Amino acid sequence: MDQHFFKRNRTKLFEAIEDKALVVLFAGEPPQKSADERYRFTPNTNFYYMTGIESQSAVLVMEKLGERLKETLYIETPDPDYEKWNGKRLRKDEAANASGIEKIEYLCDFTRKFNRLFEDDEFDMLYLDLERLDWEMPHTPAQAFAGETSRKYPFLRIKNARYPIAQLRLIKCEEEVEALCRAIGITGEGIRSMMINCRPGMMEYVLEAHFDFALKTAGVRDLGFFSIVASGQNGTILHYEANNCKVEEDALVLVDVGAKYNHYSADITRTFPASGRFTDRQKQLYNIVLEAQEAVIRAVKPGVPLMDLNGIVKQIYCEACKKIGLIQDEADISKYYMHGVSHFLGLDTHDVGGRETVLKPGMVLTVEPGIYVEEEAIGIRIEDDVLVTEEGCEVLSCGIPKTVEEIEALMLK
Ligand SMILES: [Mn+2]
Repeated sequence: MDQHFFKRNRTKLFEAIEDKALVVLFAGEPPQKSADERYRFTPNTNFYYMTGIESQSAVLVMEKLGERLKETLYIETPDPDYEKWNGKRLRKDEAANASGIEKIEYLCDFTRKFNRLFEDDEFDMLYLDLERLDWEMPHTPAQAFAGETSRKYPFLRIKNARYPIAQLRLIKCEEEVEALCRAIGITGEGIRSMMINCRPGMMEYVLEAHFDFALKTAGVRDLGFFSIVASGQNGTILHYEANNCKVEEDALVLVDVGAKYNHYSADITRTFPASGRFTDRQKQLYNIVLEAQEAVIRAVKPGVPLMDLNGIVKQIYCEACKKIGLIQDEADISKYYMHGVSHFLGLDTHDVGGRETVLKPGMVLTVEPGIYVEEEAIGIRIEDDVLVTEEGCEVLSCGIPKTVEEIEALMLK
């Protein structure tokens, strides 16, 4: 991604907000792990989408007065002592180059310069990314800033920047689709490597290591989310990520994984037999999930509400599962399938865009039905990433073995 992409995003946000409004976005800080150890830093995705800057603590300030857009980026102040131990901080020219923002300042001047914006009493609105996943969640820098600014400038109306930015992020441009395709391609290589190297008796985390090795070999160091490598009954636990059990001889292995490329995340699930060959029962259930998955992919097109897609899965499941005697009553299907079939994908694995969203060209979503039969230790999920086009959709992850025949052919080679 070059600066034009980020510049374009800022221009679009500028057009979407009211006059006399300010936007302040924070990159954030890496959370503390233990003692002086911190978790690896990932910038707030809305901040990254607007700036292309990956450095912690950075702040973007956008000012809208009439047709004039002013933007300032604040970065960490150079500090030779700190940098000798921890590595070089971003410099002004590098920040300007990555973001396309001309005015770069140091964070030590932030509060003084921010305060100066109110000298002429022109601004009356402040947009912040006020994400809150639950009541208990600790304050983010934006929330702390919201509290402080409303005390110091009580006339300021604070608005959530998440909605206008989400409207932009929902539609992916060419560069974003390209980044997603790279993430998906590399994820596919990792999945193939797990299929080829899987042996009964192996620990799940050893299989996971084959995935990680393929990613790093391809130049990817970040994951979109913790890898799920779940064999046998573990495959029926939707967010199993312990990955510390032995893979049994007749087990199915469910892997739900995603590499990140240029901050864009893949999200792919495949399920394969540890031995390389499906049992008849595994094949029977697998093909029901595959049938549902393919039906949803056929249904993805502009104009369809996201929430309608799950009905297709349930309808196919009810009929097929009654036929094979897994359920008697249609209502019982929720015992074996208890999640939605799709979510949007992008800078976040569960990307912006609510369930009511109506599909439009340029949106990217997952299609991931599953069946989880705990009493038989069978967990199956098949997940692809698709791009909505003018006529329907394009499966971006189509090169990764998916049918029983393709998987067995690769594993028994
Ligand atoms: Mn997913």
